[in-house]
Amino acid sequence: MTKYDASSIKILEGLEAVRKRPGMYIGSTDKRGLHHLVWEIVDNSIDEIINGYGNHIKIVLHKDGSITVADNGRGVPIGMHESGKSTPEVIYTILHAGGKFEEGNYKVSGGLHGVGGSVVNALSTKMDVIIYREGVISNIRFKDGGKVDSPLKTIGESKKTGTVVTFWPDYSIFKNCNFSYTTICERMQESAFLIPNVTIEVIDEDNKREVKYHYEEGLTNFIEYMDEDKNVLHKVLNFTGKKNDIEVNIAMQYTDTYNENIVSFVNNVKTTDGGTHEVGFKTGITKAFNDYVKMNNLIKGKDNTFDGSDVREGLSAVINLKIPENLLQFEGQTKGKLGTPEARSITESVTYENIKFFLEENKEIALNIVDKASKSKVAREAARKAREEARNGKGKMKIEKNLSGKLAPATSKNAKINELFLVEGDSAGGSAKMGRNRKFQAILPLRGKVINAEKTSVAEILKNEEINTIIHTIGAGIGSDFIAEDSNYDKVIIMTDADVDGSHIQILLLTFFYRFMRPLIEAGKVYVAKPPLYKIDYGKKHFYAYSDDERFKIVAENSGKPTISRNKGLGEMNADELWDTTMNPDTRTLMRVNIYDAALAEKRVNVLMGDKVEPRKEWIEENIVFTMEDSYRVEG
Ligand code: 1YM
Repeated sequence: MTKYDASSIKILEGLEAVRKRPGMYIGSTDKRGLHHLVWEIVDNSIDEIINGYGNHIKIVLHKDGSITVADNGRGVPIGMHESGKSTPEVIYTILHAGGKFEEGNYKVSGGLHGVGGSVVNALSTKMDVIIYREGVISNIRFKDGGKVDSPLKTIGESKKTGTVVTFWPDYSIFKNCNFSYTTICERMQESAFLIPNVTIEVIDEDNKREVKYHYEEGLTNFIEYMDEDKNVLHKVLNFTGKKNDIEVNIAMQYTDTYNENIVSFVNNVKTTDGGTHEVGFKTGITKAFNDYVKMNNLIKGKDNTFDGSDVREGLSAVINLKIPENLLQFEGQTKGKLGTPEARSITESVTYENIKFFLEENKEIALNIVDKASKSKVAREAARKAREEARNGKGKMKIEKNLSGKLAPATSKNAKINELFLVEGDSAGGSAKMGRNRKFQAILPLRGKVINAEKTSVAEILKNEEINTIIHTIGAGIGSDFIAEDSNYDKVIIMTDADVDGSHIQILLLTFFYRFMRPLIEAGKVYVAKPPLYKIDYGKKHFYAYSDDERFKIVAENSGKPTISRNKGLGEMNADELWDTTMNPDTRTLMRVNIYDAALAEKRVNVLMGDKVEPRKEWIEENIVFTMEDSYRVEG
C-alpha cells in the first residue's frame, strides 16, 4: 500500500515537472510547441506502421481546439503492467516510459523516442484513449495534466485493431495558439512521401476541409512534388543501397533552376542540419561528375574540376537513411545533425556508383548537366572576382568606390552593431537619412523594382546595378562564396511602405537574400521594418497603430473623437516620425526573417516568384486570407 502511494506520488511529480518546464520537453510553448504535441502522438502511429502494422492514420482538428489521432496498428497493449497499473496508464502517466522498441526495429521519433504520450498528457486538460485490440474496445481517460479520470475499462467489442488518442491541449500553457491545418498537412504529406503506401488523412472540422495523402513511389513522388513547378532535365533518379545494417534511399533530379534543394532524413525524421549522410552524398556526386568529365575529356584547361556547388546547381534531392539504434548519433544543439560516421562512407559509395552508372547510360542528359555545371563554374569565378573587388588587401571595405554616392554610411565601422536600411524610394530614403542615428545606421535608398532573383542566373544578377550595390555594401560575397561573418552589418533591414508595392519589393529582396545570401538569413541578420499603418490623433495627443487590432484598442482606450489617417508611405512621414515609429531601436518593431524549413521556403519562393503563373495563383488563393485592402496574413 505504502509502496503504491510512493510510486504514484513520483508519477505526479514527473508530470508536474513537464508542466513546470514544458520547454525542456517540447522546445517551446508557442505554436511550434503546440504542434510538437501532435507530432509526438503521430510518431507513435508512424512507428507502428513502419514496423509493419497498419497502413492508415487519421488526424481530426476539432472545433473545440482538441485533436484526434487514430491509426489501425495493433493497438496499444492493454494488459496489466507489473506495477499493478494497466499498460496504457503507464504509457500515458509515466515520464520516459520508453523501451517499446525491440532490437532490430527502427524507431522514428526524433526527440522523445516514442515516450511522448505522457508529455502530451501532462500538457493537456483532458485526454481520451480508445484502443481496439484482442477483440475488445478499451478506454482510459485523463484530466488536469495527466490525472486518471477513468481507468482502463472495456467499452465494447470489435474485430478491428488500432489506437485513437484525443487530447485537449492546456491553452493556459499554449497561450494565443491554435492548430494550423496547413502546418499539419505539410508535415503529414512529408511522412506520406517517406512511407510508401500509407494513407494519411487530415480533417479540419471547423473549416470543412480535408485531404488524403497516399504515395506509392515514395521519394520519387517527393521529388516530383518538389519540382512540379520547375522544368526538369530528366526523370527522377531513385536508388538504394545497404551496408552494415544501414539502408540508404536517395531520389534526385536536375532542374533548369539555379538553386540546390537537398532534404535529408534518418529513420523518417528530418535532419534539418544535415550531417554525415549529406556530406557523403555531396562527395559522391562531385566525384562521379569529376570522374565523368575527366574520362570523357569534357573540360579543358588547368583547373578542370568542378566544385561541389557547381554540380549541385539546379539539383533537388531527398536522402533517407535507416540506421539501427545502436549506430545512431546526433549532434548539434537541436540534435538535427547526423553524426554517425558509417553513414558517410555508405552514402558516398552508393551515390557515386549510381550516378556514375546513370551518366554512362544517359549521355545526352549527362552532357546537359555538365554544361550547366560548367556555366556555374564560370559564374562562381565571376562572383569571387566581384567579392575580391569589394575589399582591399586587408579585408576592409572600400565602399565609396562602388556606390555612386547613394549609400549614407554609418560613422562607426563596427560590424557588430551597424544596421543597414534598404529603403524604398529616394524620398523615404531622404527622411531616413535625416531621421537616423548616423553613428550606427546606414541608409541605402533603392530606386524602382529590384530584379527577380528567382528568374535570374548569378551572372545576370551581378550585372544588375541595384543588386550589385547591395552586394558591395554588405561586403560578404554572394552565392556559394558568401560568408555571413564578413557582413559589414549586424542587421540588414528592409524598410518599405505598408502597401502592395512595398510588399512586392520586400518579397523580391527576400528572394534575393534567400537565393544568394542565405547564410545571412540563417544567421538571423535579415529583418523587415514595420512602419505604422495608422496615425491616430486626439488633438495634441497622437498614437501610431501597427495593426487593425491595435487601432481598435487605441480608439477603445481613449475618449474623444480621433482623426485617423492611414499612413500612405514612408516618404510622407517626416524624419522625426520615421525615427520614432520605425527606426529607433527602443520603440520600433522589427520582424526577423528566419528559415523555418528550408525546403518549404524553397518551394514557396519557387511558387511565388518563379516562371509559372498557375501554381502561384493557386497558392495565393488557398493560403492568403484577405482581411482588408492590403493587409494580409499567411498561415503556417
Ligand atoms: C494514435 C497514437 O500510439 N499507436 C500505437 C502505439 C503502440 C503500439 C501500437 C504497440 C507497440 C508495440 C506492441 C511494441 C505502443 N506501444 C507501446 C508499448 N497511436 C499509437 N500502436 N504493441 C502495440 O512496440 O512492441 C507504447 S506505444 F510501450 F506499450 F509497447
